[in-house]
Amino acid sequence: MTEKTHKAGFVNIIGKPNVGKSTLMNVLVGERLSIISSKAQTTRHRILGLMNGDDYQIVFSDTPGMLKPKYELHKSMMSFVNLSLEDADVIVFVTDLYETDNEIEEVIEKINHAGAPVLLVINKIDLSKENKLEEVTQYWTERIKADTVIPVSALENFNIERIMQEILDRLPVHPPYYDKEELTDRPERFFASEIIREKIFTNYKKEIPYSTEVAIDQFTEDDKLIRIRAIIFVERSSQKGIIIGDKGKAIKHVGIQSREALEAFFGKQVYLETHVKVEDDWRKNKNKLRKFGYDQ
Ligand code: GDP
Ligand code: K
Ligand code: MG
Repeated sequence: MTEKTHKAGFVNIIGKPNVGKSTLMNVLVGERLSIISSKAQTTRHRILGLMNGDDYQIVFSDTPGMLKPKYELHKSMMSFVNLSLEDADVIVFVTDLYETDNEIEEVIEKINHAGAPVLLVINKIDLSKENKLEEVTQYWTERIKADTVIPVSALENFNIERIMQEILDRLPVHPPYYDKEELTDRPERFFASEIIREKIFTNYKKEIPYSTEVAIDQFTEDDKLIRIRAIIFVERSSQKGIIIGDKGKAIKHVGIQSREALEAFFGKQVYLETHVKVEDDWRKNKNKLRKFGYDQ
């Protein structure tokens, strides 16, 4: 490899909630960096995942789903999406067989004017019925100015190499942006809080996951063990009761699942302590959002 032929660039994954953006980023990067749930708006931040080859570095970013902002947290989430349109070398627009462009016409306008080549990825084709893919392809190609259309299944790892090839074909010649040993730009604490947040998304119903934020109060590591103390913030005391559950059963369950996932992620034994606290209406308050790391 010489510096003159090394390719590097920002590849930004965007699309509506729940189409499989985070699942796709994880299979592309080969690591479980981004949390996944069947609920919309699981991803709140922009998360970078690096894919390093001898002569290339792809900087993927997974983004929150595109939506019309309804409260301050949403505004912050959408600013991550807009930012990711500005610095993209390649845009991967993900949709599935069922989504339409309702509510996101403005963002689609921005994508079409962003200047970066757009790969239109149609995900979840494992669920495809006859003619559905054809119909969906036509629908989206009329709306998005795409370079190419790639039907995939992120869940079943189908046609993922094709995305890789299309990206590499369009990646600019550039030195690496990040250390080539790195996998992500995020600190370990961030992943610890995200993993716990994922378990909250998969264990609780309705408003609870959306009202919850996780902060890591302590993260210490020695040869054998990582000690993590997590504070689970909710918006009201009634929600605190639901998180804890009858005789503490619910929080215990989340704790066990989180610890197992943390151990798998860090490849080390984890001791996890969780506390639940009320932070009134944190989603609507700019200062509180800043405290939780939503600075945009
Ligand atoms: P995001 O909101 O766009 O980041 O979507 P997620 O990655 O969180 O996935 C949303 C849901 O779709 C989860 O339940 C995933 O397991 C599911 N999913 C993702 N990709 C596929 C796929 O290729 N096929 C099927 N059947 N489900 C998928
Ligand atoms: K989701
Ligand atoms: Mg996501």
